[in-house]
Amino acid sequence: MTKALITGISGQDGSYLTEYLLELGYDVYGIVRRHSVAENQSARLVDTNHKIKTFYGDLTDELSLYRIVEEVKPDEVYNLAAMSHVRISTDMPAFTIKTNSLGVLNMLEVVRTIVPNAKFYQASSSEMFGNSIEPGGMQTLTTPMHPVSPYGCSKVLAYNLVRHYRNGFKMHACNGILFNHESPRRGTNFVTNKVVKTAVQIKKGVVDQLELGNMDSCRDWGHSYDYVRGMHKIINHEVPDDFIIATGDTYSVRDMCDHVFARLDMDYKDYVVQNPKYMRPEELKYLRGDSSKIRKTLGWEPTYTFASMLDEMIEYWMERL
Ligand code: F7E
Repeated sequence: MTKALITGISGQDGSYLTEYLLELGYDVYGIVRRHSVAENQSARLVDTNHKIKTFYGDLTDELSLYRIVEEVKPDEVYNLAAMSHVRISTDMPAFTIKTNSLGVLNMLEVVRTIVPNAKFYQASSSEMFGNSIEPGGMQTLTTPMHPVSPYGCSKVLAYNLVRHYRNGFKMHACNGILFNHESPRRGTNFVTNKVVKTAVQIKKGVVDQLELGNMDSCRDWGHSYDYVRGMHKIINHEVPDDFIIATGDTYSVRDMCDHVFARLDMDYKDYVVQNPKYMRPEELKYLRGDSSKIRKTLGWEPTYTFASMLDEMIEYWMERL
């Protein structure tokens, strides 16, 4: 059986990827960080925990990575662990860079030393582009990377390390440059799940307003379920390479609020207030990804639309709250 090792297995993407790889018959191993509330470590893995093996470890702790990779000897490594919140990366810039850049270097070195023929997937991000936009209004694989956050900077370094290990050491190392991707499992401090959860709380009379930052920024939002399938296609392409995964559609935070509140028979203008606390020192204003390469080369297509993804999230919170 093919053995996959997933860093960040307890996150949104890690949990969807685990389910998908188990369906495909993989042996799945994962690295989790110790959490003071033990239940939070595996909250997204309740249905799969008995079918996988997890280890305590951290990308910044090379010894833990050596021990785990030595024991598992994985065929495929999916590096999904990161400090993934862009605004919080401005509060913790050094931690962000240690984890998201040096952590990737640690993982690449450990894989190169112990299982040099293993395939390596790196969770790269559209945040690497910053405010670069091509004349056609999209970001492509050749769009210059001018990141506007410690998070974006950290991901650019990791992206380049992966390319260097591929070219210099002939490793099967690839980057998936993923645009925003959401689901009911998304952390509620990211804007989609924050808006949906709070709108449902307003509908149910639990709270009376929603505080947001910049409502005019635009994002290309897809669904994590679709994007982890793209990760598996990328890592298993015969030639290690870099791909963008995106829907090609863009909406503003305001459009998203409009959709979510309207579905709940409310007008977002009656409930949303701006709080400077949620503003960023430098905002990334507009993302719309060109994913033509993965569609043509690997036959990837999304199954969710912006509306069906948000509707699933609304249904989840309506049932849960
Ligand atoms: O913000 C605006 C905010 O935090 C989206 C991560 O997965 O995708 C994600 O990064 C937009 C931004 O995601 C609030 O200013 C307004 O313009 O949901 P987000 P993100 O920063 O785009 C990329 C691809 C990644 O790689 C990252 O890991 O929404 N916004 N008001 C707000 N955002 C938040 N979080 N909270 C607000 O109250």
